[in-house]
Amino acid sequence: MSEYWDEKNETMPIEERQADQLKSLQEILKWVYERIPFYRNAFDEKGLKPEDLKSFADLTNYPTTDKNDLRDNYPFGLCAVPIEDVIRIHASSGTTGKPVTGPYTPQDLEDWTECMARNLWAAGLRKNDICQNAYGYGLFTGGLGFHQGAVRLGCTMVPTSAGLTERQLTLMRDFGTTGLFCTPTYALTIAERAEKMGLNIKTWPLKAGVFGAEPWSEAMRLEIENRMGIVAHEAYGLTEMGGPGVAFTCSEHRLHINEDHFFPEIIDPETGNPLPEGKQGELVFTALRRQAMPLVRFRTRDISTLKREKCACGRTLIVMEKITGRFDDMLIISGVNVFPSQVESVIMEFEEMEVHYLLRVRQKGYLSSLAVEVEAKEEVYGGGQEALDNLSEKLYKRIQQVIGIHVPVTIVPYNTIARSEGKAQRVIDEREKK
Ligand code: DLL
Repeated sequence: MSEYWDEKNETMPIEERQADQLKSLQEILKWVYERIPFYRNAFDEKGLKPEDLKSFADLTNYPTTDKNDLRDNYPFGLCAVPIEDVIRIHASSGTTGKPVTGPYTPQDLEDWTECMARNLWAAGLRKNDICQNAYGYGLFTGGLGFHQGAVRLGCTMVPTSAGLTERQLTLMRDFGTTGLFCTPTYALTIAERAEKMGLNIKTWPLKAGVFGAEPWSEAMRLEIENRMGIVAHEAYGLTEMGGPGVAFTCSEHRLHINEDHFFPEIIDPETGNPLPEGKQGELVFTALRRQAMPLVRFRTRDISTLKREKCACGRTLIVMEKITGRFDDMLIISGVNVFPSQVESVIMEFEEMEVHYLLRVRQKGYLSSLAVEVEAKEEVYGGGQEALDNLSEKLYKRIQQVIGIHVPVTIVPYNTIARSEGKAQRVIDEREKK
């Protein structure tokens, strides 16, 4: 059996792929120019026609799209087809109030399904696997996106949706689930509950997980693998690009972008200027094949790096580095840029700690300050105040050493911090309240 779901598109020689991408870019610019007034006006303002794109470098002349454009054109202003040609609409709540809409034509759903099939196949899942899908079903793209991909592979689907953790475990054991889909923080919640219930998932048939929808460190991946006895794979995507299926991990744990569907760029988030491969910046995508809502140069706010490198898995699809966070989540503390994922990485260096933590941002005069609350393992917490004081002092020093700022650490009792069933909320911003 092939290692690839779609060998031709996953392993195509780079020159051939780039020729296809250029053609798709030209077609999609024409598609949006002719059908969406927002893009026609934006291109006209810059004196650009779709046919002015002759090379990849020319793409940087075209305007970017961001969340505000989606909000201003809510709900269907950026839709390129009449609504009767749309057969599904997903949405994400967004942070700005109005939801982000994601409409699909039949062809869009077909392409999405294929992208997800690649993801799940690369995770080693096959027709004889029993897949439990604990992403939320509904408007969120995680539920149905994974569902469709697994059905395409012919897997046995168990659509549990998120939550009801004890029932997840009962079904997992009774059905002999081999593949689990959910957010990484929910995977940890499930692992922890199993331990509490005296269930040893490691002895169960579960062998693979496909996790995503929120940033998670490499250390957290290893933690999940250890606690569940599985291989943890990843999915990356966003509602604006149709949901998960934008990038997926291979056997080498490299995140490959489905480049035949999504054209990636990295830009400087401040200036908007393009950055070369290998430099970290903001990920930008142009949807190459979507019909209903193909966004051009959509600014994701996600931080990553693109790498064109030969991967041992044989795929020629470009590699993106694990997302370290979103620019929107970046905190500026005493003039230092801090991402929650950096604090997570330090916490995970300590065996005594759980990966359950909360960052509180407060106002101190004109400056923002940060404090961390983190759970210690149950047996550690029971070890007495002196030991806890020593531990918080060690963690405090390590954060100072690695990140360069003073962050008071409070060790809280086990199970004080709310467990996540979907995307975990790590930061509580208390500044507005002052
Ligand atoms: O989270 C789609 C998805 C569902 C992806 C299931 C993977 C698995 P949204 O709700 O629109 O869509 O949120 C998109 O989530 O811009 C990232 O900031 C973040 N995100 C998604 N996948 C990852 C990942 C879905 N693997 C936003 N690593 C994106 C880090 C991720 N962040």
